[in-house]
Amino acid sequence: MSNSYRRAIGKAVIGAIAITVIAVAGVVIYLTTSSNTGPPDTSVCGSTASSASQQPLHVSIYSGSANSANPPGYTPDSITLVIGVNNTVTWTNNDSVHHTVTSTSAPSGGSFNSGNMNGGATCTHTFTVPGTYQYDCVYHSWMTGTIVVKASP
Ligand SMILES: [Cu+2]
Repeated sequence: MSNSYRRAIGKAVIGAIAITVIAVAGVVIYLTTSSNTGPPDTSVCGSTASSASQQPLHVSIYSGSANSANPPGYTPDSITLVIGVNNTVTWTNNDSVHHTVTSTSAPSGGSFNSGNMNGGATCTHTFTVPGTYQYDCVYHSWMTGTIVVKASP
């Protein structure tokens, strides 16, 4: 076998290894970005963090809410809050697919958005602007909720 032939084989082997490494890396990236099985991510739905002095109200994104036969996707889907009393809400995605909590109608300065919530993720928001809020899931238009925020008594 000539030296140049050996070098050609060596380059081919290195090329094959490089392609394999790139392919494996691609699969790993795909799995880590598309999977629902990772640890839940916790996000804040907007600019105001949760208040430590209150127990948050809980709203569940229930299993099956991604199916249009199962509206409204959030339970309870309608809640009333009072600023300074119970104005912190935590949503938990108890479904196995991605959802969001995104305001579609809010008083000025009150809009909020969870961003993508994987299965198991929670999102906590403290409401500081009185008014009536409507929200939905950006992926599933039949998922809707209403929040009425009343001023501090
Ligand atoms: Cu959804």
